[in-house]
Amino acid sequence: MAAISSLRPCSPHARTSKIARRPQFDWFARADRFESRSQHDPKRGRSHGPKTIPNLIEKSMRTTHLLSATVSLAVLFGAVSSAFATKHTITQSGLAFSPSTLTVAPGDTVRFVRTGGSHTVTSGANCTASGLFNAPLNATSTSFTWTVPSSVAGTTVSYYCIPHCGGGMRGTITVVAPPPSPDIDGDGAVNAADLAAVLGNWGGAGATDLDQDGSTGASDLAVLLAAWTG
Ligand SMILES: [Ca+2]
Ligand SMILES: [Ca+2]
Ligand SMILES: [Cu+2]
Repeated sequence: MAAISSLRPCSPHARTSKIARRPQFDWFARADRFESRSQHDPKRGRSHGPKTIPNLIEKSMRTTHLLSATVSLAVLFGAVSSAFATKHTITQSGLAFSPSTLTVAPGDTVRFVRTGGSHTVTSGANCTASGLFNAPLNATSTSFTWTVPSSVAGTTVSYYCIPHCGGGMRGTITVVAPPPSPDIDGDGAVNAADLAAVLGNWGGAGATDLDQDGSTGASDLAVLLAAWTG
């Protein structure tokens, strides 16, 4: 929400009060008086004001505001496109992983955090490595983050700790199937036809329920627009 609030337009009043709160920059105030005198001159409009230091500063401040608004928009769109990637944490607790069972989606991250001792996080069932991941959890490597690849969607990934697997230090991560594609009609483009499908099934379930929350609505529209190809 900070991103939205920073989108408000540049207010000249806010700038003035900001300057007023900095009395050590005396020349600012003097230059402002000079600027306001030039404004009263009908031959010299504000936009054609002299190249005084405050004018140049104001110009660069305007640019900065434009830049921050652009950055805020980019952050906003980035947030929309990554809104469904969840960060999970599994903590090593004694000779166990907690939680030992977890359900994730492709694209999510799972961070394994050590609390003490020397362990590993090794993919595989029955204490046999599968090769998907294998990382130490010890004093020098206290955490390991695994980004769930789409290749394991719809499967259960087992993992264990090499030195303590026999004692039951194991866990499973269930990876759900990927959400429906925003390309609802499967023609390779996300465009007006897919938008029509979403609007035509408003409130309904199925392929248009892109975020799989049970019904087709505004959040699915957001998913569609974020994937828009035209
Ligand atoms: Ca399509
Ligand atoms: Ca939905
Ligand atoms: Cu261990």
